Amino acid sequence: MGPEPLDPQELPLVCSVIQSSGQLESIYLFYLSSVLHQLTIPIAFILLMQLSGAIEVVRRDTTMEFSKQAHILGNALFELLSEALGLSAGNLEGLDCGKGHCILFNYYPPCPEPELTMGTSRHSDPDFLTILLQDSIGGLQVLCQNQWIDVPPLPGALVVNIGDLLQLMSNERFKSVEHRVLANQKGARVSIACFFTLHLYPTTRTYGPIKELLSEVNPPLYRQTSLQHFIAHYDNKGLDGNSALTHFKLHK
Ligand SMILES: O=C(O)CCC(=O)C(=O)O
Repeated sequence: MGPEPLDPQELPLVCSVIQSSGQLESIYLFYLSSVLHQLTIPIAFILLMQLSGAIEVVRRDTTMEFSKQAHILGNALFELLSEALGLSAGNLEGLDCGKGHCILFNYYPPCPEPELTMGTSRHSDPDFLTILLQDSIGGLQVLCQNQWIDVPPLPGALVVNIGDLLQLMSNERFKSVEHRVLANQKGARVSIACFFTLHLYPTTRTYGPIKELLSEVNPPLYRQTSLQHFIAHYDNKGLDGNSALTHFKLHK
C-alpha cells in the first residue's frame, strides 16, 4: 500500500524538479502538492534514474519532509530579512515571498575532463531566496568582488542565497549572489536547491521596489514586473553570464 495522500492544505505550494547535469540528459519533473498522491510519472522517472545508477532513490516522504522544513526555515528567514530592511517582521511574508517553493535535485556525474566544462554556469537565481543543501564533494563557488570564492561543504550546513527578486524588491539593499558549480573528476555530486518563488502558480501579484524603502534620495531602481514576465525573460536570456535584472532597471 502506498503512503496516505497528502492534504494540500497542510503543505506549502511546492513542486519538485530533478535535474541531471553534465553528460546525462536533463530531466525535469514538476508536480504540485495537491496532486502528489497521483504521482506516477515522476516516481517512474526517479526509479529510472535509480536503475540507471544515476541517482539513489529520493523518497517522496523524505522530499516532503525536507520541503516542509525548508518552508519553515524560509519563512523565518523572510522575517529576519524584513527586519533587516527596517520593515515589520511580516512584510516579506505578506508579499507572498514564502508562499511557494520549488525543489530542484541537481546531479553532477564525475567528469573526465573538468577543465573543459562547467557543472552549472554562472548565474543568480530568479527567485526571492534559495536554500541549498550540498553533499561533501564541493565545487560551488560565489562571485565576490570579481573573484570566484569556494563555498566548501560543511556537514549539517545549508547555503542561503538571495535571489534576483529580493534584489529588485529591496531596491538593491540586498544583492542576489552570482554562483556557479565546477565540474569535477572526484565523483558524482548531488545538491538540493529549494527556490522560494511563485512563478509556477497562478498569481496576479506584481513585484517592484517596496514602497516603504523608497524616498527622494532612494528612488526606485527597477520597474514593476509580474513573476511570469520576469521568469520568461530569464529563461529566454539563458545562463549567458548577464543578470536578468538589467532588463528591469529603470535607468540603464
Ligand atoms: O549545485 C549547486 O550547488 C548549485 C545549483 C544551482 O546553482 C542551481 O540549482 O541554481
